Amino acid sequence: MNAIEQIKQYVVKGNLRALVPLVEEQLSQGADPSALLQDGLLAAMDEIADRWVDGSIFIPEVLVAARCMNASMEKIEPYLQKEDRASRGKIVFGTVQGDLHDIGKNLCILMLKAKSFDIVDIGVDVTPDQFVQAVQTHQPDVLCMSSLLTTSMPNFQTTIDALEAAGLRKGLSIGVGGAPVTDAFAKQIGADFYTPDAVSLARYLAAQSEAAR
Ligand code: B12
Repeated sequence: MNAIEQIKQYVVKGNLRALVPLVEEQLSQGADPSALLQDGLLAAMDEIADRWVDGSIFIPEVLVAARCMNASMEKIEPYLQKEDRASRGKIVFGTVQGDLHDIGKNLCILMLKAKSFDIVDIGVDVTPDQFVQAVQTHQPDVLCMSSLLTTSMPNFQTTIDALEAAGLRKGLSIGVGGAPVTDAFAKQIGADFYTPDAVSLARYLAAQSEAAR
């Protein structure tokens, strides 16, 4: 079994102790961090999702796999090729109220940092008021919100409404995403953009910031 396949298996099995040293070893030996992410970690998460749906694993196993993902992403971050340039802008990023999923948000943040954006990560289960406060405090160019649950998706709208009521909507570009989100949904709730994944998000915002210069 090659190292990437081994990394995938360690995530699926939730073997954090073996996983992190292997990720570190691979990175220090010059392995491609994007390949570790795509073919190791994300492939493992796909398998976890399938196994959860077919009932062969339960929430505790998914939680352990999530811990493996986040710990590995932390190790990969310093190795992702960073552009040698000034900041492209400031982004506040959070998961909406009611939703605790953070792997997708963390992956988006990883890719955005590699594209030289300054990120303020405000975490998960963020209430509309907390989004408003974060925008007031940090004055970002972009606000990104994530939701993986259909039940928490209405909180995109609630948050956008709260920002409007606080007089903070004008001049702020708002992006929404997460597995159940679509372009049509983003338009319907008055968000400015949607992209399906972390790579397309980083590319989209980098292009927007170039166009604004
Ligand atoms: C891991 C996981 C968990 C973990 C989360 C751990 C963690 N730290 O994140 C745990 C075990 C805690 C969990 C709990 C629950 N989960 Co869950 N979970 C998943 C699972 C298996 C994987 C999600 C994931 O990390 N994917 C990998 C990442 C990389 O992908 P992603 O999140 O989609 O993000 C990418 C894009 O969407 C995009 N993106 C994300 N955010 C943003 C933001 C912007 C602005 C943009 C542009 C793009 C973008 O870029 C990302 C990177 O490419 C999914 C299954 C699935 N198919 O998605 C279920 C899933 C999301 N969970 C589900 C459910 C039902 C739950 C629970 C309600 C279960 C329960 N009965 O308790 C709870 C809810 C807890 C809560 N209040 O949030 C359902 C949701 C169904 C629905 N339609 O709402 C799913 C789809 C499983 C299923 N098929 O039933 N879960």
